[in-house]
Amino acid sequence: MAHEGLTIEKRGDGVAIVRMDIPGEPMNTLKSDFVDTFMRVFDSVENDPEIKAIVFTSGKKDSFIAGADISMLETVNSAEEGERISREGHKAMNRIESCPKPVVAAIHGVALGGGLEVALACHARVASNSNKTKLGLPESQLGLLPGAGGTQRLPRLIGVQPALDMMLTGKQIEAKKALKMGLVDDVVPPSILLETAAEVALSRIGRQPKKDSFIDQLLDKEAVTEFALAKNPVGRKILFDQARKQLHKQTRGNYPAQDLIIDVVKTGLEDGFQAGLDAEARGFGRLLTTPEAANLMSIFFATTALKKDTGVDDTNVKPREIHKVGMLGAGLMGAGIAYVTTAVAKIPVRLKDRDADGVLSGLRYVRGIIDGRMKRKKLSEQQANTLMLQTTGTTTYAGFHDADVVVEAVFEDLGLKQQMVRDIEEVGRDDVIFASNTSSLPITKIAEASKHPETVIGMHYFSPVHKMPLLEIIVTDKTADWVTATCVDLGKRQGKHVIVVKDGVGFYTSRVLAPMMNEAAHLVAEGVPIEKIDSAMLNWGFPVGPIKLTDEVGIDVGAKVGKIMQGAFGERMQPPEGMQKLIDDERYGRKNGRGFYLYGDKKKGVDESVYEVLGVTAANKSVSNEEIAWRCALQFVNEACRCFGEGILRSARDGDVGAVFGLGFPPFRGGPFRFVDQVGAKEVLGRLRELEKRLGSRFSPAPVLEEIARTGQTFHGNNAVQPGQSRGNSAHSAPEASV
Ligand code: 3H9
Repeated sequence: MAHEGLTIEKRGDGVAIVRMDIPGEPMNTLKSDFVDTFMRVFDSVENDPEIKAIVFTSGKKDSFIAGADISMLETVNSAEEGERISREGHKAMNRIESCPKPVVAAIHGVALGGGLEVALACHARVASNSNKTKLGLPESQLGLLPGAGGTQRLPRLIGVQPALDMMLTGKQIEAKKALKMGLVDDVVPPSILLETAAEVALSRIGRQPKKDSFIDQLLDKEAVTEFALAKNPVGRKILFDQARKQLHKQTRGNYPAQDLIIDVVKTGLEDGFQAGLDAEARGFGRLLTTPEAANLMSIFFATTALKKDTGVDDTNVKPREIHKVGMLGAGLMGAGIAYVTTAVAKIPVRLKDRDADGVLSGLRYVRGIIDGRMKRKKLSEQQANTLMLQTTGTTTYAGFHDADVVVEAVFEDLGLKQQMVRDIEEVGRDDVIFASNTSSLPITKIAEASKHPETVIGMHYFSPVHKMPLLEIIVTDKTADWVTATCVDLGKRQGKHVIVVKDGVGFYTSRVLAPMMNEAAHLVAEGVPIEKIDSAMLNWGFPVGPIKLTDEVGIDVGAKVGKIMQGAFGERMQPPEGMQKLIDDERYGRKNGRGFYLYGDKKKGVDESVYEVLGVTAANKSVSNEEIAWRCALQFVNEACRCFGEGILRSARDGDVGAVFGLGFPPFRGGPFRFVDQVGAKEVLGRLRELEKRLGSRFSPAPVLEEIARTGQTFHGNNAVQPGQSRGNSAHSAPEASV
């Protein structure tokens, strides 16, 4: 029997396998018509006397259900409509739960959002032990809350604290851990998943939770002792107050979904399951129309689209296969790249450094990450040892002759990098790709040393490589498309979101970050207290304040990059006077324990002596938090717009992804281009003009902003402006920066 996307297979033992398999879709999602389908199917299995128990599973090879269809949610434009969708979801889930015959979910692959909510509504859950099986309620990452009963069923099943943790972070839980948490009832190999689920279903005949007494039934379970505790008003207050305090430390009130999740769970505990569902539906509707949800959903679509982007416009160009990667430099970056290449991309690496100590410390770094995963039980000892064998060390070029790609991560010295290009061309294959992990040197300059400049490219990773999700690939005018496509493919296999940008000083990411950090330095020079600047930017949504970040990156490094930027872009990147005094005072930041902040055993906080070094005599209290935030953020956004106008970026989408995943631009603002679209180009332009008048030409608006403010175009959407067409007079010269 078949309904749209759901089939019923009746077996001889009285078990019906209800299989979800939406035709023509890569994954099952819950679409607008899913409720009707679910209702019909469950009516039909309930009324069929031959069916005694039901197993609900997926017909997709490696996924269960990926949640509600986000494209459908994106089109909702009223809170009422959102609330209606959630209430419909409740209807479907209640239908499953109230089925008098046992319903057991057999889960293989992702069960996320509405997908997990379907499983939670079933009477028991069996999961496969595959590493593809992941369970989670990631709605908050989309600016939403679980809207199909998840906020009520999850806390009752696994306890309030772990449920809040899952919902507030959106984390995905592997099967083994899910079993420990009580989220699933059994974990078995995929080959016996259906059979086990069928056995569980048959064993449950006659002991069904009665309709309408869900909470009482669950309260009898050991797993919910904590829930029972949470019924005590004092315990409950502590629990929720703590959760909210913890949350605000991280979100600073910028993520309304997380706040509402806490409210809705609390309502369910205080006023009962149905009141909880009502609050959930209202909250879901409310959140669905917030700008935060729109922006966070846009990030989902941007990253999904990037997964399919080869990095070049010619769709005929395919990436070449990579069997081996050569890595030059075994420092933190080199070793980090070696790790993601072997452990994530599953490609062996030959790791070279100048001397044995260098190689050893690189290998130790890789081992450290692997050991960490072993401790967290993500790898067995044997898997860890096998993985370690995939990175071999050397102090010579032995073993580089058959590398398909060589990535260099040595000192930022142009001569050294050019020498490496020559060395690799000497020892390597004719078509070996030479990729530089430089964060500041023009790739065009490095390529000048090459006999095959079409094989030279930039692969700019972020530190720590195994944690940072972005890879910025830099192409010169000469880089061949197959080289770009091959490196993009490598980056994706390493688990990265990959954007491709044109060569130019600072590429995209370093170029947009520099003026924001420079603006923060201007504010310090004006006497604005350092903690006030950092706090204003944390409140705006950045994960680290710009002054703290300067300390982390290194004040000396910042000064060096600043000089390069100023050389290329002139006045607008000029640092305030006095910054050199910090270097003269040997303040290099966290690395030598002397910077804007105190380090070591000393008390944390700002090192007040820094003001004296800078010649700042009195605190300037006249600059508001709002002005700090606008000044710093606009420097970032305006420079991003220049990159767009000059064609450094291929699209606004790439600019948003690069800013969010590489630089911590607040995800709920969607990236600099979504930000402009949302605030309005006219408003952004107006603010820049006002600041330009007051503070000088570093706030001169990017030509593309003037253009779209005039034409009414946007960066995204149907009336979007195209990249690379608004150089105006702001274009920097070819990447000639001297370093
Ligand atoms: C929710 O559930 C609300 C409920 O609580 C309330 C209901 C009332 N929607 O990423 P991939 C598509 S909110 C639409 O390349 P991967 C994706 O676009 C939802 N499309 O694969 C792509 O399509 P195409 C909560 C979706 O293996 C294809 O599937 N759920 C959805 O790298 C392959 O995707 C989430 O937030 C969706 N929900 O990653 C999960 N999911 O090829 C969102 C997938 O045509 N999804 N697609 O472009 C993900 O995080 C990843 O897609 C996933 C797979 C981890 C599942």
